[in-house]
Amino acid sequence: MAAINYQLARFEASYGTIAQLPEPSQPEVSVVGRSNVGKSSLLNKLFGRKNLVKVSSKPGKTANVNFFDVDGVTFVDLPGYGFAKVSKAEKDRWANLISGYFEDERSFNLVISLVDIRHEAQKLDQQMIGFLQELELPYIVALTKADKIGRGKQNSQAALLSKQLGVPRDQMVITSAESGQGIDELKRRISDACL
Ligand SMILES: Nc1nc2c(ncn2[C@@H]2O[C@H](COP(=O)(O)OP(=O)(O)OP(=O)(O)O)[C@@H](O)[C@H]2O)c(=O)[nH]1
Ligand SMILES: [Mg+2]
Repeated sequence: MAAINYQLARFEASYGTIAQLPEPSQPEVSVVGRSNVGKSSLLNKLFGRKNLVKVSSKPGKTANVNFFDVDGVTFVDLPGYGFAKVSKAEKDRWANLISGYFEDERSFNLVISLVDIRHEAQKLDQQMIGFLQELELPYIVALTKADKIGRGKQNSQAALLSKQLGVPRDQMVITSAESGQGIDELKRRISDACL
């Protein structure tokens, strides 16, 4: 297969429970990360679309598992974790969606685990990445919102987070949905994992 044609990106369906998920029929790439880290924005940037994936400055926007089809590859936008301002029941529902997704029988070609480049590693990010490592899923870490800091700081934060998260530096990509930094590199990693 040649390169993935991102212009063919289209919304497929939104699922509120894992039992509803369709059987995997093609390669699958998923994005996971803390609420508000920029999952939906990064997908829009990959797809070259402004609003195919719903984005909000208020955290907790993506409360379902959303499937997109891009030229024969499924992209999955998962709900964010760690959002304080929802009820315990809703938090549990999201956590079950995330863990249920990864425990389902699926074709996990690549998991993109998003971490805000500006902060030290957070406990929930360490747990999420530990979970992916335990399940031995193929994953990379996309450090998000790089446009908010300078190049020197980007590199020092990447080194720090690599150490704190226990992820090799070459398994991390510095990205920005704002400037487009790292998007071509992400596309290369996705193609390598899917084609
Ligand atoms: N400056 C900057 N802002 C960003 C970037 N990516 C996302 N944002 C902003 O961060 C906020 C959250 O972005 P979303 O893409 O909705 O984040 P999300 O991870 O999908 O959030 P949930 O669906 O709530 O889990 C929005 O205000 C975005 O505009 C980035 O690369 N740079
Ligand atoms: Mg979202």
